Amino acid sequence: MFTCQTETKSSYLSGVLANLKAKNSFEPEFLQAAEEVLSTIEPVILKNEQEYKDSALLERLLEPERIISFRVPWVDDNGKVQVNRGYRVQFNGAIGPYKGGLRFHPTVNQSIMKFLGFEQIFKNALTGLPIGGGKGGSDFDPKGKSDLEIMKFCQSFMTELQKHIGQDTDVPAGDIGVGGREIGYLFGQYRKIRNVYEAGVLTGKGLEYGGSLTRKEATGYGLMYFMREMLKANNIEIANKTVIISGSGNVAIYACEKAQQMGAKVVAMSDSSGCIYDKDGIKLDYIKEIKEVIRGRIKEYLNYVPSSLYSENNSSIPAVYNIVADIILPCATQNDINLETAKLLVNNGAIAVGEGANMPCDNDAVKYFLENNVLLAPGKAANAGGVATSALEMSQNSMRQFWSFEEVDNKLENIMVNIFNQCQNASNEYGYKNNYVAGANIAAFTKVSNAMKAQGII
Ligand code: NDP
Ligand code: 2IT
Repeated sequence: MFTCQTETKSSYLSGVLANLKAKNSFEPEFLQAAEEVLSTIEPVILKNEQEYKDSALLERLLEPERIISFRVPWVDDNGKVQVNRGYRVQFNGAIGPYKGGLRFHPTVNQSIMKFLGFEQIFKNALTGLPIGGGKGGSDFDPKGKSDLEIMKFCQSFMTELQKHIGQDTDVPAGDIGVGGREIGYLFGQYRKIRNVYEAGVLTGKGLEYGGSLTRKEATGYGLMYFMREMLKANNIEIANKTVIISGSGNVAIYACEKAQQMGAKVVAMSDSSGCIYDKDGIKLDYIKEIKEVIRGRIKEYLNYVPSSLYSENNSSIPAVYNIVADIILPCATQNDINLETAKLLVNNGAIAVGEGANMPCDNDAVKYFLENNVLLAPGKAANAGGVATSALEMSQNSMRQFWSFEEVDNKLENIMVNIFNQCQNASNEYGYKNNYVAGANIAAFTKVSNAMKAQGII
């Protein structure tokens, strides 16, 4: 699909893909993520096809080491018993303990958990730190729930999850719907049940009990460090560029903050209901107040800045993408940008897209951007700063140390520069010019597959 060849030359690869589709036909998001990776690593496979085939390396890579699915019962504020479904997908532990976030959102299902866990394997490999790939979550909807309901849900969720995790086994963190508040409740329940102060079992913790400075900012800041490197390699400056951001959660807010620090002008942000447009530039303090403090809707920005405009999402193209900008940062959820939206963005003169979210561009959109010379920073590389800083949090927990904001931020910046260089070098080496999607997949696959080969058939 994104290969330099027009057709698949590896019969092993095409056989694996056909089998994967047949076996996982009810998991469209997982198939999408797997297809994107498989379609770009063919030149690596062709170098040593027989060895990959004989060891069934791809078949093993595509099958999670373990999937745990469990019942999460809890009692709501009206005394009614609610039942949700919880998951943890422990996808690949070849280079370290399983590591990846927890997502609480009503759309969560096994396909979404598997796509996120699969992406996480490669993302974590790119960080250069010793972490394997995993993901978890629940179809629980945190919207409109009281603090007490959130706590009771988190406690019930952890009562089961604690059997399967540990600082050297599997280390969850946040994702959509899981931030500092939820991590606190989850950590408290783990500590109570296990009777151990195992700070490294979760990341994204509060600063008072083992968290790391810069973790909150890390994914958004990291995204902008990656964008700066990618644009610099193509002789483009970020300063004075216009930016639109899809989403207004953790990743979106800190991508906005760093983009503004770099001199860019962010004119729009959104949530699942719609978007606000502020032609003078978003006043981020108001967004933080709305989203981090009162947990409100983005529309409330109008109360703070009456001259701004609000558009409701009411067509197949999310409203935020109607706003003309140079740089597009999808930081909300998967498949936010399809081919129709990609065409609009290209038509509006977009020069670069940075995936703060996981898989926000569908495969047709990715292909269209690449064909139209839009620089595309793939999520598994560009948003790796969050998990990388989680690994730095684990290091501080093991060493019983607490690093300064500057120290963690400098490490994060170096990691992101290094990730960009890996993407660029791999894309050049295999003849994919400016195709950082292929570069990220090849660099990460090479590392993970070498680790798997070394550990035998397991
Ligand atoms: P948050 O829960 O903090 O924010 C999510 C944002 O995305 C909200 O603005 C939310 O709007 C919007 N959103 C969620 N689902 C949808 C949907 N179906 N349609 C439209 N908008 C939606 O999550 P994060 O900021 O942590 O995560 C955002 C993305 O970044 C996700 O793809 C996540 O996997 C990825 N990511 C997160 C990392 C992290 O460290 N947190 C690290 C790397 C990637 P609303 O409130 O209306 O639902
Ligand atoms: O998608 C992701 O990389 C995250 N949600 C962060 C995972 C982590 O372990 O910090």
